[in-house]
Amino acid sequence: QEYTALKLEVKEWAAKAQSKVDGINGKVFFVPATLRPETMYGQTHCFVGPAITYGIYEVVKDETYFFISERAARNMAYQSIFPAGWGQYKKIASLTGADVVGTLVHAPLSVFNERGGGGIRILPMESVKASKGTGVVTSVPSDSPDDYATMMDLVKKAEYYGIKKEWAEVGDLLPIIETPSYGNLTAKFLVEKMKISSPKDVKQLAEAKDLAYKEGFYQGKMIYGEFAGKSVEEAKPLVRQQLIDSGEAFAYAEPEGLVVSRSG
Ligand code: ZZB
Repeated sequence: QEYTALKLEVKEWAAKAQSKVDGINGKVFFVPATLRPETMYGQTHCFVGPAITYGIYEVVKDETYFFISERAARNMAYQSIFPAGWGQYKKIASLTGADVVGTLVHAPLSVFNERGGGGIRILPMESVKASKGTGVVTSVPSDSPDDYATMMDLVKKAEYYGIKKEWAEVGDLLPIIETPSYGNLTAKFLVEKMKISSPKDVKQLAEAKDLAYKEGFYQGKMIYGEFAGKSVEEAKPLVRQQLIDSGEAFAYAEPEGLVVSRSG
């Protein structure tokens, strides 16, 4: 699986995380892995698994650090992503997802940074898998049914999740991609049409995701951003390359076999 790993710079740590990051000089980035770089304009949140243990790993001392799962750090160490030697990586802090909920990060290309006072919030998502990607997931509720269902649940049960309601509530979603069957907010359309009422409706969400991927890729047309007017198929590699060229993203490959053997 070839992902685009995106760099979301921390602007303000959540109170619970502060004591654990006190000694760090330089920039820390949350690094979600995505298959949909062309949707990055619509990132509203970034999700972590509250019970997952993450690390902050050194990329360049006193300059750059990544917040990712241990498993992702190990994989990255074999892809020349850390300048240290082959297979080498250095963890400088250990935190749970719950520790970082509420942290404000700047998401490349997202229009929601402005609405959120310079960034988007890190929020909890129960279905984040530690065994996939980086364990960090960027949320695009306009185009990802899982993200839409999770966001609605976070708004509805903010107190239960221990978050501020206004962190989850972001106002009108941004239409990015138009498709003939599902309009310009594919995820919202599918979640409502399939009567998905909770992030726990996993079977229906898997089906909705499948439909959203296929329709978006084969029929989708960009209606926002620099590549508006182009098909999703054309725009996807262009947005990806733009993010890589600007230093806001990098390629991250996941060895398929390892994903299967380490999950569960
Ligand atoms: C932004 C995005 C926008 C995504 C979208 C999807 C969609 P897949 O589809 O199962 O092969 N993801 C990444 N890592 C994890 C994880 N550890 N746990 C749970 N979810 C994860 O996996 C790739 C997608 O699953 C990624 O692409 C990420 O969400 C999520 F509009 O990033 B995506 C129709 C989907 N649309």
